[in-house]
Amino acid sequence: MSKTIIISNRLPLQLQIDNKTIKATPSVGGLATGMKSVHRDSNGIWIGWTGLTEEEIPADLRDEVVEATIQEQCVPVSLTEEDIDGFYYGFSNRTIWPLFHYFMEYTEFEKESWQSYVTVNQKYAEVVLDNIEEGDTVWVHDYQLMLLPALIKKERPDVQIGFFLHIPFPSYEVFRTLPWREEILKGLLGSDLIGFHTYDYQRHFLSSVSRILRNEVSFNEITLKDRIVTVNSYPMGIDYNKFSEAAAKHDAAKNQSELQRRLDLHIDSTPDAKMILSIDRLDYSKGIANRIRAYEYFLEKYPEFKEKVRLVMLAVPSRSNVPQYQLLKKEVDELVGRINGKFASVSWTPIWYFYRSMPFENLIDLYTTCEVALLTPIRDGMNLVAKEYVATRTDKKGVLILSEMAGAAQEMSEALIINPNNFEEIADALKQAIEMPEAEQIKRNKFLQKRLKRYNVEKWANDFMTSLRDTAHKADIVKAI
Ligand code: GDG
Repeated sequence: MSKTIIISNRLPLQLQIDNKTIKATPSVGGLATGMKSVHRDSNGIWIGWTGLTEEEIPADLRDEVVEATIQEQCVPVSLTEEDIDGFYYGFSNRTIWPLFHYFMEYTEFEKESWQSYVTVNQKYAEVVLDNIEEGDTVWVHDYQLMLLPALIKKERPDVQIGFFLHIPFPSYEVFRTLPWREEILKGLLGSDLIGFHTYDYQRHFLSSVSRILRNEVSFNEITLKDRIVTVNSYPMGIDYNKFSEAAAKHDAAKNQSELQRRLDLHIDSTPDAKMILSIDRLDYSKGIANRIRAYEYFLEKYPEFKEKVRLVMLAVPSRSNVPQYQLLKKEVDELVGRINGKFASVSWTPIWYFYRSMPFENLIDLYTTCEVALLTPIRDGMNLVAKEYVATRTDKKGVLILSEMAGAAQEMSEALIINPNNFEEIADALKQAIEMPEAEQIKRNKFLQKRLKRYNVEKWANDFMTSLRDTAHKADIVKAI
């Protein structure tokens, strides 16, 4: 029986070494949820890294790791500390991530980390090839594994391969600076179908292929010597019902969350102040430092809102081994301290800042308690937080302010769309959001919710898989001609 093989850098599970035994619990992230139906159907498997390096797993527990992952229909790729340093913290997060998000000044071109990227992609390929059977379909995810499609295709030309990039694909002028640009493009072209969040990323990719590799490129097809590669956009959705149902339940139960406890205790005695929410991984692409500065500008431009608003900012620790992330943490800490010092009164703190990750229930609490969401990435492939915020507004009240640089902005035109570098625009959008009549909030959210509910994460995964199967038919027709 043919199956679907999903491959991503990390497996959708958490491994814990507990009392000399291994415990695997499934993780509940967006990708894991979206792929659930693809993964469970047709006895599919998921290949990826467990999150524990070879050095971290005691020799006598190695078989247990494999067994525990197999129980979740997963197959582990074994990586060393050196692999993670070079491939993950190195090439993936110091070269590709900044370059693809247009942070040229942060981009490092290191031969050693490139070599590690090649080695680790080969390690993934070995595990995939060991597990492929005739008729299987392969879906590779994201920027850490861009060489993998070609490595698989070379050995198994009979297998249909899909690739989805979760981050932006940059314009040709930026992409061309990469010393290994040809290798990356050729790696991706091992796929039969390549998917992006937006049409713009698709266009940038096609332009790079045509100018760097000189292949014949049309609107959404690339002609190779012996095959055609289809390229298309599939904007990723969320598990809409999970978020809206959790919000509805949360309202009913009136859970005592950290946020509400703090309000009830009158630690901050302006409980009626409007809450402005921001949630992101602490990443320079998310525009967190700019957002705080824009908020400062807003309080200066419209001082009548002092004590009437509060910025609730959740920054989730991320890639803290990479120096740029350490610098950003320092910058954000200082900015929050400076602005709170500058504007706070005895009864009001302008920014509530949490540097940690929170359990799902607390996330729902933040989403449902805050009247405004302010998301200002400098660049963002999609931004699922924007979609999740809207999904949790069960009474349809609440205003989303969203950067035009997020892929999500293309589907969410009813939000207040801003340029994250324009403080004037952000300050005015904040005023407009806080003063927006309820009827208008409801009208905007109604449209947004309808769209998000219809194009949810399951639909996204199924659309991609359907297109991937269609490429097999196309290949048969080309062969017949
Ligand atoms: C990449 C691309 C693209 C956040 N904090 C907590 C928490 N989260 C969850 C959110 C959301 C997810 O993490 C973040 O997703 P984003 O899309 O906003 O951002 P990235 O992590 O950068 O994801 C991005 C995405 O891939 C999908 O293709 O949209 O552009 O960069 O689901 O809810 N969850 C919990 N606690 C937290 O503290 N439980």
